[in-house]
Amino acid sequence: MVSVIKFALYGTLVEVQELHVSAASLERQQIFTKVTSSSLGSDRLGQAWTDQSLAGCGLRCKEKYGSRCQTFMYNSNTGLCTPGSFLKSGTFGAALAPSAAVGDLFAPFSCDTSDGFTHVISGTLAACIMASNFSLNYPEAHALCLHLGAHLFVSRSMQRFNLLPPMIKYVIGLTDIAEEGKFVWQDNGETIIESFKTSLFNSGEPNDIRGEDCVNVRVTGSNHIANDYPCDTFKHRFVCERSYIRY
Ligand SMILES: [Ca+2]
Ligand SMILES: [Ca+2]
Repeated sequence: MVSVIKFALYGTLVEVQELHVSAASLERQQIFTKVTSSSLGSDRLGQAWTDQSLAGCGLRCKEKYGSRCQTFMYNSNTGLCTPGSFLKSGTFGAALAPSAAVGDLFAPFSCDTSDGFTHVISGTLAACIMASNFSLNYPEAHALCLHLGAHLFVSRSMQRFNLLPPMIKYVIGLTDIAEEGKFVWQDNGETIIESFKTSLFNSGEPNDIRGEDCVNVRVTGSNHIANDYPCDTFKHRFVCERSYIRY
């Protein structure tokens, strides 16, 4: 069953389709798979509960949290089910990490396209993204991606920007809001590598000339050019990205 949810976000009407799936179809589609990497985790969305099956845990996580449920932990011995947000790499603080108590971490093995996201491939790279056709300022775009269980697109290589539609300027998940001059990726808070920062930004950028803490990138074939700009006053198109595991 597909229902359309409309909500107003900072005055912009956003339409989101949410797919309601049965436990049986979850089993059939094998929507979630076990994450075996020890360097991946996710933030906890809320209280754990007890569930009879892995599929039931995934289903109730989707029921309770909609698109925000992107991962979950399931302990097959105790039935403990803990809802989680999108996958992150690095260190997690209060994140879900596989353990004897909470069980294994599960995440989507493919792109859930029920609410406007698309599976995109470029060479050996793949991602689950939603590229907007309208513009928002940074706080609005950031909030909308989070609402959809996603984050603003991040790319630690020039090649990965080729996953985005070309010749369009997008705001990405990279800011120096917390500390001037220190640009960090929004998916895990890592600081951008200096050599990549140098090649990504246009010459003379980032310059913070008008109090500029957000970053847009114009995707232009092999030469993607970034600029820092004022987060609140400028509006750009944006790309939300969700957890995606590729076999
Ligand atoms: Ca700045
Ligand atoms: Ca600038």
